[in-house]
Amino acid sequence: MTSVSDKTAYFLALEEKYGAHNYHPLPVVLEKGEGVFLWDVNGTKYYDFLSGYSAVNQGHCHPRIVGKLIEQVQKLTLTSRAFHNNLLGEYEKFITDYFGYDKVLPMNTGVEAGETAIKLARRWGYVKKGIPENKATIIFAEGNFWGRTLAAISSSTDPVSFKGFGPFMPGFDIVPYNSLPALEKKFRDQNIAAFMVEPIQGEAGVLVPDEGYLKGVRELCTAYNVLFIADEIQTGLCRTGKMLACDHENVRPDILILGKALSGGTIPVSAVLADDDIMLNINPGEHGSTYGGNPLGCAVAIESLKVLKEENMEDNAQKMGEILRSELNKIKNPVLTEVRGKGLLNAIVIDHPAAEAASELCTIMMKKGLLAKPTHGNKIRFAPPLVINEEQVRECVKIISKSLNELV
Ligand code: PXG
Repeated sequence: MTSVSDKTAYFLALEEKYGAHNYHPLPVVLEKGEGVFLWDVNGTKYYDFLSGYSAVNQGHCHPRIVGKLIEQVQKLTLTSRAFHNNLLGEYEKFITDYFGYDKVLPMNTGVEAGETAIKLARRWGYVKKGIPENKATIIFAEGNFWGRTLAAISSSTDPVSFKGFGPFMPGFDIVPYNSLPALEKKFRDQNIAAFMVEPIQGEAGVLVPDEGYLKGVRELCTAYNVLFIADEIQTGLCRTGKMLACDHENVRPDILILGKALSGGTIPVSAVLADDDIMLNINPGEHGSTYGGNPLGCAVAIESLKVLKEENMEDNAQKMGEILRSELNKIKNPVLTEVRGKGLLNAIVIDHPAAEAASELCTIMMKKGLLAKPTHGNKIRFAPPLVINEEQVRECVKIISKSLNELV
């Protein structure tokens, strides 16, 4: 019989030999998920404190989402946009009502939604704002992360993302995150079409801006006739304790981009929402995607959004997030220097002489039954599925605390 560790080693070796080496995962091979839990190929159970980078907000294999997926997959999966399908219009009505926009443009991955938003903003800039042809500029915040395409890395300030992949997309500019004066200075240029920003920067290490920042962004965008694009791909869909992170400051972006949990972690579904003034500047043939708006994605997205509301995930994320941060703050360990976040999008900051300490801590936690991943060196994100309950949060904090004690 194959021993437990041999089984894991077998799958690791396959990936090492046949897969591109573009990731460095924890050495755990998962084969099953349910709610807040994951199981590896040896049958070991773990708490998931990453949630597929916030794609699995509704919990792994949510029965309602999976049920809808199975029902639709047996009926019709893809028509392309060459023809109509009976779910696209229903979905478009549902999601625009849900978020209060005139129109939606359906795509698949998050980065495609980002690209779409930028195309929409450039087009709006030319048609509505009167920016001279090819002069539109999109501003991004320092530390932004919105994916891996050439446009996404062209706006990146992280050399690991962009170095060695040039030449880069022109027409992009960078402003410090969380600085309204810096943004206002940029906005004086008449050729700015949009400011694209994460309400909380996820990949940068869960950077929560000062209260009032999003309101200030909204005011500046309105005053200077610049579109406010909110990248809520990671922060949206109840993750931060509100349906959208922008809801914490009651601001409405001009373009809202969603992805990840829009399908509860089942298939890639993303969306760009905007009003007619912006959306109707794109005409047939000018943008799209083979899978965007496919009936399977539409059915799954409707159910994923219903589950968020009907199972009150906003409230649970808010409450469990408060308990999580307050319990983490009680841990007396000099290595743990900061706990931050909103709702269930959180991070801890580790101060330890060893460069690999955060990674080491994740390995210790893994051995104790909790899966998390470092981001940017010394930070570890804690973002469990939003179905986690209080008892589970408390148990997880015990695991984290014990793991910190073992970090030498
Ligand atoms: N916007 C934000 C804020 C994100 O965090 C994207 C856009 C892009 O989504 P897609 O679906 O295209 O990956 C993200 C992605 C990774 C990785 O492995 C991606 C994310 C987080 C961590 C790792 O590329 N977020």
